[in-house]
Amino acid sequence: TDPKFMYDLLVIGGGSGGLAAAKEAVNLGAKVAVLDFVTPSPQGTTWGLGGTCVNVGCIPKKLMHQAALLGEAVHESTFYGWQLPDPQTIKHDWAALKTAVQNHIKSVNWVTRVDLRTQKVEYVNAQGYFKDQHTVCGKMKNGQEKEFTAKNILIAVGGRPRYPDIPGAVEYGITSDDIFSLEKAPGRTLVVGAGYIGLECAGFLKGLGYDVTIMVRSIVLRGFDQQMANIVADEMQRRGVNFVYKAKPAKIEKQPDGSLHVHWVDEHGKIHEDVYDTVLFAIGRKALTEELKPENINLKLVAETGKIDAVDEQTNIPNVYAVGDVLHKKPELTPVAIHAGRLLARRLFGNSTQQMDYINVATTVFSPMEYGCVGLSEEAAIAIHGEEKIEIYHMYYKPTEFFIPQKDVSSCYLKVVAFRGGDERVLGMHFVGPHAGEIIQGFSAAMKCNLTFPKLKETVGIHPTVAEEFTRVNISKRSGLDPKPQS
Ligand code: FAD
Ligand code: NA7
Repeated sequence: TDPKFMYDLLVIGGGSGGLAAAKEAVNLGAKVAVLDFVTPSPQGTTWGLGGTCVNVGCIPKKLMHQAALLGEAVHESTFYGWQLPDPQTIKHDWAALKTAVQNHIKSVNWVTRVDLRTQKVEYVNAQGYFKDQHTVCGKMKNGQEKEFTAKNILIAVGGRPRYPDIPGAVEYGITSDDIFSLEKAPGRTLVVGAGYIGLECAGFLKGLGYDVTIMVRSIVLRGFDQQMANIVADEMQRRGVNFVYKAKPAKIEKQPDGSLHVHWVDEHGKIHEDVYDTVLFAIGRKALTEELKPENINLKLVAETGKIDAVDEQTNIPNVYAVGDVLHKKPELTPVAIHAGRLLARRLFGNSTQQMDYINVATTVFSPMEYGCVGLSEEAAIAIHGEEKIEIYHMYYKPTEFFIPQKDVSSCYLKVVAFRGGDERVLGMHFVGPHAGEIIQGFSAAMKCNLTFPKLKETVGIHPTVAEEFTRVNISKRSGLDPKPQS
């Protein structure tokens, strides 16, 4: 340890990336402190240590998605002989779910804290900002400030949901920061925004029995393969989610009975009005970089987004690094933040030279019918390599377990994007269907090992699974043959 500084590494932000880096650094012998602080949401929601994923992201989202899937399974089970009292009387208890989810989160907060203590990572509940490039001021809840000096500083502050600039949005709207701990059942809900968070929230709310409308400004799931995105949206529509396209909210007013009166504008500029119990904004997230007082160290931010355009996780200040959601144009995913944080710690304290590979990171949209993907979308592959060089293989399939309850198979579709010539390297894999996340994970490992289309075809499937459908795909879009199953 450099005697000039209190720590070898000071981490600002105790979320996925920050904690992973801190623990790895300590394991490599560094002296480390983590500052973590949660500013309450405009609705007053706050939470404990661990960051977005644990408290208001992946974990509560997956649990509520699971609650919705179970509801679906309960109804299907009657087709398999389960005798239910009267399927019509089956109701969901929001408060029970909310409590179960929050209890799990609290237990994770506790384990995280104990883990840091045993690993000798110093944790301080304070909001950090830069004083100079080796000094961070930590502002505690009681307003007191404490200075921390460190040789290296890691910014891992993540982001928070944005609100639109319309009357009533901040006062009456909620975001993903509030939904998972909402005291009262959400009721009739308007979800504004059709990114993955909007679709996932709308999906589980519909699955739990609420009336849900999604207001889409332009397209669904910008950045994802658009054919797959539309399959996901169409499936949600079939399940009863209302989609309003090319529309934006203009004003929200609270009515005497507590309901929310929403004025919204369609693509022709016409104003419409509707009443909801809950309005949830999922219009993107804002990096928490301004609060760091970046001007004090001349830390460069990307003007439009406030994010950090780091090179190999290093900012323009040589001893100041960044990982996770604050990074410009990097996937905003927990495992990405964790991996980058760990590798950075190894480079700083473990003589490693290994860099984070942000390419071909798999991801899944946990919509009612999940969408998992890895690598290039069809449109990105064509834009990069040209239509002539790309072959798109696709097929619809029928999961075995869908037959008995006669579930709709119209969204069970998959696609492989590959080079047309040479070794026919696989560039992208896309899957809509049950357990898409579980299925895509293994294929992403195969792609990491340079999977080619012939190798995929040589792979023997596991029958009867939905994952095996990837080994059966044979029809190219170019051939014009019908990708629907023939049986
Ligand atoms: P965070 O986990 O956000 O941690 C940052 C921490 O720093 C927070 O605790 C914050 O309060 C704190 N902080 C901020 N500023 C300061 C400061 N100045 N001083 C001290 N502390 C500060 N990813 C997936 O991989 N899979 C999913 O299924 C998934 N689902 C998601 C669902 C939702 C609803 C949301 C919102 C996100 C989801 N994500 C998912 C994304 C994932 O949560 C993030 O990519 C991940 O948490 C980013 O980690 P991070 O370390 O960059 O930041
Ligand atoms: P995303 O993926 O950025 O999606 C935001 C969605 O909200 C998207 O459909 C936007 O439409 C829409 N949007 C954005 N601004 C507005 C306003 N002002 N009014 C109405 N609709 C709007 O955000 P998420 O919250 O789903 O995800 C957060 C991050 O996690 C995201 O950045 C991912 O990378 C990971 P658009 O397509 O821009 O017309």
